[in-house]
Amino acid sequence: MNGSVNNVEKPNKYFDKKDKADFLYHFGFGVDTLDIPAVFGDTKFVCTGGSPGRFKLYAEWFAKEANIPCSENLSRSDRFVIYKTGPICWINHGMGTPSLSIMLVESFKLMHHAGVKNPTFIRLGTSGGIGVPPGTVVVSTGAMNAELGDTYVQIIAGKRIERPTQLDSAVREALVEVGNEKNIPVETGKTMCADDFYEGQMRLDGYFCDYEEEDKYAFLRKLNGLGVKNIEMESTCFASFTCRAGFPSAIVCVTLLNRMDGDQVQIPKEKYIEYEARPFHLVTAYIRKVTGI
Ligand code: R2B
Ligand code: URA
Repeated sequence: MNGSVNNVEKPNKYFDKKDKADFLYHFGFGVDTLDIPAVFGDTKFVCTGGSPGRFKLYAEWFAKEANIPCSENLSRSDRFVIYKTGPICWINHGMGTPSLSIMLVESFKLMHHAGVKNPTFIRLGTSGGIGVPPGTVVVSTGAMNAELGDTYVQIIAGKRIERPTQLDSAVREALVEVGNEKNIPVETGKTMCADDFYEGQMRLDGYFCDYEEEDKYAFLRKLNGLGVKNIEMESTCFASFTCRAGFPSAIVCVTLLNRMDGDQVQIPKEKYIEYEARPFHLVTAYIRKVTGI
């Protein structure tokens, strides 16, 4: 079910020709080299986020908590890792929309080849907060691009294409409810997707900086006024691709710092580990609630 999505597109007519054995290049396997329906056919959730190490850990934690086996890394390339724990796939997506877009397209093809009908995609990530304390888990209500529009901008054949960015309201509300039940500090709000970590997020600690400190604060205040609670680097692409495919999706990012207080991500290791685990605890509690695992 995906109540809030209304512009679903069919899969590409060219890739699924009977005579073509599709190869998922960045996953390192294809329909000819792996029995995709046998391995992925029962998938219900695809959990994704930037770091390969974190996603291996999340998969292992989930397997341990739910007392089910964790697969080996199913990826046959060194670009992405793929773990499976029962009906949940854990796939990292790297940093930024170009890397994420590759991972999503190959994941959608993977689900298609596996015969999976309506998987839910959830991004579990990190972000910089705006006006919220570090450690807050932001469940996004929408994704805003670097020009502050609610779209994902793609350049195709030399043309600028803007597509809507939509996330599933039912999944979001259920996640917030679980967060409240579990006493996880959860907020909802818009997420700004920047195209880089430094200038694109108006940091003062990059190598380059041709704006002033007051410009940074004016920008952050402007974002705050538009309802933005956090900044990361993948939300527009994630929200656009999942809604084009018709898959329910949610974005759950912990804030590592309050950008109103600084730019450097420099928090004690134990705090970092605690914060990074929060999206995992929230999302897995939700998944276990809806699947009964
Ligand atoms: C959040 O953290 C990463 C940058 O440090 C990026 O992938 C993102 O969206
Ligand atoms: N990830 C980002 O993209 N920005 C931050 O400030 C922290 C994490």
